[in-house]
Amino acid sequence: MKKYQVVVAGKMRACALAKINSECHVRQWDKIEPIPRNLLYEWLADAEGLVSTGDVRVDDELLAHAPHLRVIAQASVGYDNVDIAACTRRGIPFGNTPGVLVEATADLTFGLLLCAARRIHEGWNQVASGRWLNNHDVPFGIDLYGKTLGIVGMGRIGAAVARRARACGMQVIYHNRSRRADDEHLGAAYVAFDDLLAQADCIVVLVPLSPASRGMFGRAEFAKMKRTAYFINAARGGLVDTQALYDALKEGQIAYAALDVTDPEPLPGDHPLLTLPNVLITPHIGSATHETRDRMAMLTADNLLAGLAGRPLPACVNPEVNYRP
Ligand code: 8YV
Repeated sequence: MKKYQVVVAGKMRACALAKINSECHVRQWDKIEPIPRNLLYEWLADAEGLVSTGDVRVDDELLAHAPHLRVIAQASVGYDNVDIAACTRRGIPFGNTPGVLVEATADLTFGLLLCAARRIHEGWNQVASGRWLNNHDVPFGIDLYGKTLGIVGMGRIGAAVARRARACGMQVIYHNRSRRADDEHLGAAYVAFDDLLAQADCIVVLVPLSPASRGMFGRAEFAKMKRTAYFINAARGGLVDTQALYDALKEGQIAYAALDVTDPEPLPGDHPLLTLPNVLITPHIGSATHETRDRMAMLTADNLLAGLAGRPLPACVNPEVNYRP
């Protein structure tokens, strides 16, 4: 018997939707554009569970329109679109999907670095457009072997990127709010933020977006980097001042940027960043493998169904409200 009223505010993998459908009456918005706010409010009036997405702002106003809500689950590890304190005040647990996307996101992050360093995409463009004339007039990149990788934000994904970098013969330094006890095991040396900016040949950003971290890479930070630096952002576009990044790339303050995330996102087709020759951008595909997105969706379904049944969520961001017998 279907017991619960649930709103799914965006597309969802079929396996997880089937699981939710078997226990819940589901209203789903499965169009490309984000669900209109007024429709979402209308649907939330009797909803007990919400599957949110990164483009839905979950704030006090939304929660005020959802008087029966008992759980929110989202298929992402990041939750910068969510006011967690507002959820906690209302006793609503918020579930995310840490852990299950680590290797896929690390692959993409390191793949961006490798692709930028070796100009793989430029080489393909040359071949595909019939401009492969000889083996000299081809895109030239840099060796990763022997270079220093600076990881800003050494969480689970950062550690997985460090492993890949070490396997390629890179030195790894990192900066975090605090030093990791296992950093020797990771083969990564803890350094101050400014030292990382100055020493790294390649910088990978894997920091969660929060009011404190928004814009942490601006003019001053790019000015501290090597002019040969490669800058990789696979976390959130809002960590970077986009205009400052554009200027740094244009003026040769840094050498190259490879981004899986941008601000704004999606990036409009006429955005100035797209006119630069030293930038590579992918459309936020860090977790976009079939296996990983299925695992994320199933964990989201598990979080949702646990919350609806009054059980602890397997992955909860606000554990203080995670168990309400
Ligand atoms: C995607 C991510 O945003 O988990 C995150 O925080 O950034 C990515 O996995 C998301 O899963 C898109 O649905």
